[in-house]
Amino acid sequence: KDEKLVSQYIKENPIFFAYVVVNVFNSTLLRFLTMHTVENFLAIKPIIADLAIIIIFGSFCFFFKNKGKSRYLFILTIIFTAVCMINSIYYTFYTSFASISMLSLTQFIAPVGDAVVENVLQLKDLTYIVGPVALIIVIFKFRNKKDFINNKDKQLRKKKAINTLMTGFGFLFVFVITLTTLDVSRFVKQWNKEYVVMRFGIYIYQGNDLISSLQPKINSMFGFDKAKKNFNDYFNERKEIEKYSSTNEYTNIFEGKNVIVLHAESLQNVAINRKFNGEEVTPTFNRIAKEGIYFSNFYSQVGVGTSSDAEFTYNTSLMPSKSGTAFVSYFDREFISTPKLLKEKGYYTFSMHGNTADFWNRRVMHENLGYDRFYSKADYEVTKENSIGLGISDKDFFSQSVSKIKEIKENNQLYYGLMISLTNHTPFSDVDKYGEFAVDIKEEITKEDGSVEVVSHPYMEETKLGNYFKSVHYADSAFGEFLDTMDKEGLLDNTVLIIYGDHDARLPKKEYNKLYNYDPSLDDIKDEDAPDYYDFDSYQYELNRKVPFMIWTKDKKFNKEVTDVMGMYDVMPTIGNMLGFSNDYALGHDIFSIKENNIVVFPNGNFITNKVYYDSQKGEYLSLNSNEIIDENYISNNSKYAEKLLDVSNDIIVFDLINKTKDENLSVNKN
Ligand code: GP9
Ligand code: MN
Repeated sequence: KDEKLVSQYIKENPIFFAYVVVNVFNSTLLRFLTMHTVENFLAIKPIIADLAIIIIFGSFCFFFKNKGKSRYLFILTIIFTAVCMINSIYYTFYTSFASISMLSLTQFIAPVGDAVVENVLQLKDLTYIVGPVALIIVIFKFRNKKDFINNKDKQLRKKKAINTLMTGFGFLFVFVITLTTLDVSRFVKQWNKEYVVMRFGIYIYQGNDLISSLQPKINSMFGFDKAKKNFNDYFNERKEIEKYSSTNEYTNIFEGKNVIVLHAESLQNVAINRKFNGEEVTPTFNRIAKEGIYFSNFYSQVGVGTSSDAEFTYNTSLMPSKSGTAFVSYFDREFISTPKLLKEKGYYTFSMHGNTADFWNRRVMHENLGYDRFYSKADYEVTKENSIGLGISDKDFFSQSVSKIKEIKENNQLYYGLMISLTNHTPFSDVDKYGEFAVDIKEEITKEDGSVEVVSHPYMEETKLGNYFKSVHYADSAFGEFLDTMDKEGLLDNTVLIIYGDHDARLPKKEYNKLYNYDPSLDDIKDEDAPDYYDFDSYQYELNRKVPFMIWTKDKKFNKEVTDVMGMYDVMPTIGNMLGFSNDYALGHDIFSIKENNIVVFPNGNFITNKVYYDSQKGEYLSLNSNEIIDENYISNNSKYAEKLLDVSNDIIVFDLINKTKDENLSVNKN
């Protein structure tokens, strides 16, 4: 019966039906011609999503009569087809989907513009035109048919419009209830464009892109003057109040040295100097920490932008943006960054990462931040065999990178390179590929007859945190191998090594409870009343999110540990002092000047000093030195400081204040 209804509907509404078919076809064709994965070929969700959008938009055609209706559907089809075609061309060029926000980057249009004429416009990109052509044919064929006569009845048309609209919403409902939390989170974050298109279809992708491209524009439309004033006041006041010495024993110690930076994915301090059955989880990092300068009380300050936020703060000494992410939403703003300042000192700057260049919009942002060259997935040989988790394994990434660095060395006097690792990424489930590393507790039991038996208590085996340690152990050995090859090639001479964990492993609290409160004899967590029970509360969880930061050279052994609290935004001022550059608009401090007075602000308004961890949501704090009495003013002054810092940081990003105040500040400096 349903079938009959459908076929009758088609007979009565051939033009509308053709409109739906043509546009679903085009968007499906786009997906098939771009992403060649089985998952994509079998995907039903994007088709339902496309149907919903096409029907909802199309339903308004019934408010028009005859020609108007056909015209409306045809215009929609032209728009939808244009979306498909532009994305098809864009994909050929960038292996990614187009974003309206990119239009503000003229550099984007230029190469595409030239290339379109030469070789980018391929035959496959023209196939979409078949859609509108087919629609025109249908319109002409049925222009005098029953379909049109019926539509003279206004009431009937209204009813049709509403029914069609409801059908569209029906599809939308079916689509929405099949969404997973991962789908939603990727939809919101947006940079993983392929994923979004594969789940949501091209039309929803582009609509979402349109709305979120407008967001930064809207944010920066109001309040510029106030933001500019706050910005100037803030830095003037800071200069007056903060009288930390601009030089110290580390000033310029690394001038003229090459720099290699490791952005260590999800490397959390909890793994450093930890042993299982006498085996170190991270022998390489432990050695580097011991010989170099190890900042053992260091925090990442990321928001929703995780890896990209870590990179952003590391490079600019600014905090992540309050809405969206700096890398995805504010890639067209100007920032003062470490690579840019080193370029002024004659450095060649590069970055390396084995994942696709568009991940976190790095292709665009690395150029903005001043990296001369970004080596990404396309520059590496990536196969199924050499991949773990998200992509190319760290071991393969590093070993393929060495020859590239060698070449860079041959062509450049001085260089600065950032290497972003990948394997140690959540969910740490590719355990088979990490290599052997036991995270149990082995116990030797001497029996009555004198023989010794080894008993294993599972401890962290088969837990998320246990798998994490195995993964970190792999990452450590990959980096260890890298250092060995680099050394053999002479690439560690006259070179400074900087290592930071980009953020914590993002594992739930109960995992740590097992780590700290495991009783092998029970093979369970200790009783809360047990005398040595460690109350791993939400404060401990936050403190435990520390990541390692270390600086090392082959030539000079520092053997130094810095225990003053430090954040990612302090890196730029600290290494700047060592390498001989400075950024007047850094929000962090050189840790060797500010020392015990430092404060680390988190994007949610929490902060930590050597004395307290403050929770801004609860308005409560934990005193870090048990007997110390904290003055209430200390808390309120510091939380005001934190709020102001977050505001100024966000204003710099949203209102592009570095760029917009450049000329004025130059003239002020001259006076
Ligand atoms: C991917 C990587 C991970 O390229 O840098 O990003 P994350 O998920 O950690 O933000
Ligand atoms: Mn990361």
